[in-house]
Amino acid sequence: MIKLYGGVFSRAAIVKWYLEEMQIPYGFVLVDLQANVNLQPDYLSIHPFGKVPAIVDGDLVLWESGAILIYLAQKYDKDLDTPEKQAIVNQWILFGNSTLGDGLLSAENSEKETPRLLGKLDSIFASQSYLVDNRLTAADIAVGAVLNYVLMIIKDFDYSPYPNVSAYIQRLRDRPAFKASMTLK
Ligand SMILES: N[C@@H](CCC(=O)N[C@@H](CS)C(=O)NCC(=O)O)C(=O)O
Repeated sequence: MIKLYGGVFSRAAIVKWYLEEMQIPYGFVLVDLQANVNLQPDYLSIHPFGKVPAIVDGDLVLWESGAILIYLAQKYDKDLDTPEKQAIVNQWILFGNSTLGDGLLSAENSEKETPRLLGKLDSIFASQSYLVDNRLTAADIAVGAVLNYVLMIIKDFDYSPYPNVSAYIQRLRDRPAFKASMTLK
């Protein structure tokens, strides 16, 4: 069974959300970041930089939330049955973990990047409920997690100019797997 290593309120929640969505059996190993357990030799043998999340799946040890999502999607999403379909999902995962997160949260760039990024996402969600194939994929986990995370970091962040993005976030929040992984309680 997959072991997921994570901390309280950490990016491990993103991986947990996908595991729950896909109903993949897993065990959660809580790494106490406050007590620096992530910097102890036992954990550094799993993640050399002492970060969470990481997973162990048989002989595979893997870290970086985006790499883990890509791996899980490749292994468990049976509809991603061509390299091209997988590549499109990967593209969105990398977009979420880099371009989108950096753009919305960067002190220097967010003013310029926010309308550019959210404006385009808003027009995409005007005609579709999810990013790829109109069904939830790992792409939505990565992008949705960032959109949700922004609200946790910037409490008064205003999504109201982007009603389709707001509706998308709500659609994701209504999912039982989201509630089981991404909420603070
Ligand atoms: N890009 C990495 C970020 C990993 C990361 O920074 N994790 C934080 C928790 S959200 C962490 O481990 N912090 C503890 C530390 O840096 O000591 C990913 O998405 O997996």
